[in-house]
Amino acid sequence: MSEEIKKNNYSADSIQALEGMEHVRMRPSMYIGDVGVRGLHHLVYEVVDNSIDEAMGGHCDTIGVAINEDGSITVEDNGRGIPVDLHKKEGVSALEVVMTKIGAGGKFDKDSYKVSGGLHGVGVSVVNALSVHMKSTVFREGKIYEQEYERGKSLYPVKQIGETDKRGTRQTFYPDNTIFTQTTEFSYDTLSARMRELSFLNKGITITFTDKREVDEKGEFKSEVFHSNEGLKEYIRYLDGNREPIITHVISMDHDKGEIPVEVALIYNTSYTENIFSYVNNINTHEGGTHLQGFRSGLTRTLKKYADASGMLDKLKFEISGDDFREGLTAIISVKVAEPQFEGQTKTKLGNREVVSPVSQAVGEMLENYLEENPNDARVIIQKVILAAQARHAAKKAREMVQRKTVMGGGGLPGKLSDCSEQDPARCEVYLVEGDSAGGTAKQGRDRNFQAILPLRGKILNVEKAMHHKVFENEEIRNIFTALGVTVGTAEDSKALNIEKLRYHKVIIMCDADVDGSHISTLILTFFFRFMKELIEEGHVYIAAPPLYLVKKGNKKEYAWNDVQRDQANERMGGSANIQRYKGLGEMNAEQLWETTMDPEYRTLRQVTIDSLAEADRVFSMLMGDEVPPRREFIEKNAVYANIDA
Ligand code: 0RA
Repeated sequence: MSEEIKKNNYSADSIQALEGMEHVRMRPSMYIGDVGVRGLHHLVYEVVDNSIDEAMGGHCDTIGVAINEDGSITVEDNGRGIPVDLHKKEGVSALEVVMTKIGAGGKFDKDSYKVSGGLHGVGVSVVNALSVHMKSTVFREGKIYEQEYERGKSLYPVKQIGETDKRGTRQTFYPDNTIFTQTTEFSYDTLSARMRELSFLNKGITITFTDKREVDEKGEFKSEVFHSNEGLKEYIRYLDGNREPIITHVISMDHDKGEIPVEVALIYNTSYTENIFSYVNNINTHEGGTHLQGFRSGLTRTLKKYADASGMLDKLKFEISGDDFREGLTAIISVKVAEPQFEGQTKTKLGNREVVSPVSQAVGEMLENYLEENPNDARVIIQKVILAAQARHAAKKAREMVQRKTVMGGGGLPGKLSDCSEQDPARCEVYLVEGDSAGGTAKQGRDRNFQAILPLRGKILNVEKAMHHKVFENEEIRNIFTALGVTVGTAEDSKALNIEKLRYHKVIIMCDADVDGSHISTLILTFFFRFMKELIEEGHVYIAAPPLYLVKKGNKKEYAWNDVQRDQANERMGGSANIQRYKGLGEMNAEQLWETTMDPEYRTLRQVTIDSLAEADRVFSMLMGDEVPPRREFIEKNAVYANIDA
């Protein structure tokens, strides 16, 4: 090949690479999912993933993550440092290739296959492309190197800026506010929860997380250090900290030798809920997949075999189903797959068939050993399974009652529901309102064309502590089901939801803005979380935000949702305004309720989202469980509303 052609090829390549980076900026959602809050936080995960990879390869043990004073993010590790030598094909440093070429990440290190990335393993160059400014600092072989970028383009070749005895890589980036138009503000809680999760999923690594945007009374930054020696075993204890175990130990295993590294930990508790969290390459696979399938089959097969042999099932008149083995179970499965195939609506369902059998076998072996060595625990588990089977039969009957009533009774809408006239669910809203009196006000204040009102009487059932058939027998809960038009449970799947029948695309919880009100909101949310999770996942659940104050002077009036707004309104009216604090929805008249809380033009609704299912589960079990101190602490910390990332 002549020098001429080679040159042309080279520049053709670099044009393609440029287009790659440009493409990321043109279609960011293709790379990071969305450009909202979630996508913004993905940037951090992407950079941290690279350091986790370095740690998993055994080259580093400490990762620092910081939100800086100016809102940018710094991720630093004590690994080998990204190589800075000339990349022969590209004609620039390896660092520059990693930072500015799409899909270049990690490819030149054949020893370690990239497993931590998986879903968002798109490469740090994507973060670079979506940042107004980024700086890489590499500490390697005694020297410090640096390179900076603007919207993915390098500002100068890698330069040496000093000497050091440190090793590692430091990345600092400022997200581009022309891409992340909604917000570029990082959430402490979201990042902290993810760092905690990562430390459980990758035992032995220390992750420090610091928020430098504010200092506390002592003049110190908010900071946490996450480190787990026991990994998933500790994760289970963390998740189930507010539940009562029925067996003595967390059952766990860690097979990291085989083709497919598998880690599993589980415990049984006194609750009636099944909580299985599954991960592939550190990514929470919300939709499950083949690893979950393997786990379930291993669990059912092994427990069934043990139960059959024990003779404890001899007097049982009906079959035990797979569900029965998972009542009161909290489990985590984490697998590492070299080339994961993600399927499903949110691309969080593992498709690789080859994963089923190794997971099933590993789980079987682990359980067999435990049951053998802990016969008392084994008996307790089987007894729980039998109770679950009996309760399932009772629940099925109760559920069929609800469904029969829905189908009969002329459409079967609950008498307390004031329905709207619009028929298209996409345009309809239903307000679930605390108490009959506030329900009455809402009914007067609403726009009856598209807003329906369902008053709920006082405290609704705490589903966290109730057996399933009690839940379906509860009148308020049956009213919610029938009003929404949704039923739960089919012959194949007792938890399946026919969400396509949903009669209102906005389900709005409206409670008093006080402690009782937030308790009731939490009860309702717990119910949705446990029995209609898809409703939350698909963004149908909202919390209304009634104002806390009415500020009035002469014929001027303003509403305020917090103390700052109250004081500002007062000032605007020249001070000494009359300030009324709303103690509940009941103190507002229909017009005020409409103006502040129901009028789509003016109201603020907070959409309920689930960032991390595991964390949401832990918070719900804590808020609704028996232990009072952690609940009080949480409610105090989250003063105005004890909301779940709403
Ligand atoms: C490939 C090769 C080498 C280091 C890395 C990747 C590396 C990448 C990242 C990303 C964040 N932190 C990192 N640390 C290291 C170097 C191989 C060698 O030195 O032999």
